[in-house]
Amino acid sequence: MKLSDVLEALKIEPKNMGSSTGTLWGRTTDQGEIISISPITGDPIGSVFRASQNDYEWIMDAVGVAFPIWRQVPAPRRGDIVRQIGLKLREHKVLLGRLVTFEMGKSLQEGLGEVQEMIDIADFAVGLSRQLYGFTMPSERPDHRMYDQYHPLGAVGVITTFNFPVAVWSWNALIAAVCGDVVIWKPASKVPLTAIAVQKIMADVIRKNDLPEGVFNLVIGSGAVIGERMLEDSRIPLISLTGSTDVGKHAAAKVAGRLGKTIMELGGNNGVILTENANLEMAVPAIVFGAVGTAGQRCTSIRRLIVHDAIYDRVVQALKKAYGALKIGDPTDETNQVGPLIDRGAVKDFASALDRIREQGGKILFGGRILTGPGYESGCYVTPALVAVTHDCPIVQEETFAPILYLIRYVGSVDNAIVLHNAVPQGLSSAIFTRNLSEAEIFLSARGSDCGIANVNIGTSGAEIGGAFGGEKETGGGRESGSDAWKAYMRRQTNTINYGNELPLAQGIKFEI
Ligand code: UN1
Repeated sequence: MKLSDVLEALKIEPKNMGSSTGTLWGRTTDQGEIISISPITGDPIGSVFRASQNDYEWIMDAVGVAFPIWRQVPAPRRGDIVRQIGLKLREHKVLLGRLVTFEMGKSLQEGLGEVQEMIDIADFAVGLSRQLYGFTMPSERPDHRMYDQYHPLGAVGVITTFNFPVAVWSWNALIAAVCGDVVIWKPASKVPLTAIAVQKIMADVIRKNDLPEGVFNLVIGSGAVIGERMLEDSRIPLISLTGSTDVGKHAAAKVAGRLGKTIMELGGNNGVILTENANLEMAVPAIVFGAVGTAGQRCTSIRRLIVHDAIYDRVVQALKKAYGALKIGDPTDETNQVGPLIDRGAVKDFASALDRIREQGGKILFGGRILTGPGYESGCYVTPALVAVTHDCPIVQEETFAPILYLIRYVGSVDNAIVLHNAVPQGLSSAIFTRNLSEAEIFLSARGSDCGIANVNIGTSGAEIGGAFGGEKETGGGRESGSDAWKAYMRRQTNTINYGNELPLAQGIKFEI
């Protein structure tokens, strides 16, 4: 299927408006355009007029009207709306998955997988819409009842990045929607067309169900104008942001300045421990997928491999062999396993990280080249790199958003590997490969991995939507997607009801008048 057919079927114009309240689109054309460039070919595939301050205010007016209506819709009925969105996403899975691949450059399988995550979280949210449970608890006073309950919070600002251009929105927006919130989505300016496609797919559901405009909003504009405005806008009680640690620190401080809430999903620097008891037949493919899948551009990509000295040489040989066989090229060709980086800026970061690795005494064992020639004209294709380093190289502390895998040797017990594993500022995802129960349990125990996600005998990426997604330390502490992450999207209220005829005070206090 050609790109032009995909764009037409998804109603993407050559020039698109950058803001929408449900089905109505903003009109601003004087703020400049964002050109969407496919990293596959380096060619432009469409453009978007940036939203203005006026567009933003127009959206916030629609939000102000929509929220009081939406919060009154019973939660299971809100779930039914999300169910319909899930059905629409099923119908459009192939088209949207292809657009993700064209615009972002991940493989077709991964583009489809990303839309599948949207469908899965929609299903999860439908069930959740009947399970927004609070607790009841016994009161210390006679004839009193106590319980807590969760109410809709308000408007949720969802700021997403380029690497999962649609799924991250869905983890936030579809959960927020069943919680009774309305959503303002600011997508990354490198991938605006996929966001517009999602908005148009949902618009049908909004129209058919006579919903107010302003339940699901989109605003594509500059970070300095629109992004900053969202952070300081007290009409948005919760900001959920996925991005780099630097961006997150700035955003968290700004939202905290108005005592707003945040869900921060920031950088990862994910490590895998390979003990001498690892099954390498399982570990090697898992590591290769985790390190080079999505060209190393997942927050959950494997960046550090901490390998027991006894198996280090075997692991290096096996990885070199696997890396040597990787097919790199156009991700719409399903025989290719590694597609392009998002743009030439990312390629520059990849190259300069490799320079710094060399300066710091690291050794490039494989790859690290920028590819040129037929099929690589966009300048965004690289050969994934395998690098031998010691853990004290300063660059190991940083997340480089590219396919660079650090191989780090450890000796002795799993505790030594865990010390190295935890000695970075980030704490998103982690894994251990071992057949030894005690090693696995130590890794999952209080003295084990300090990450939000810790796995045994699988890689660090490809988290399922049913779990809470997020991490500790400089990853930001937020949780989104499954489990009880929904609670962050609601306001909690504790209620005490006196159904008797006396007025006993708590703590046994007597107060006579
Ligand atoms: C991200 O990279 O921001 O774990 C999210 C995974 C995906 C989500 C990654 N389900 O790979």
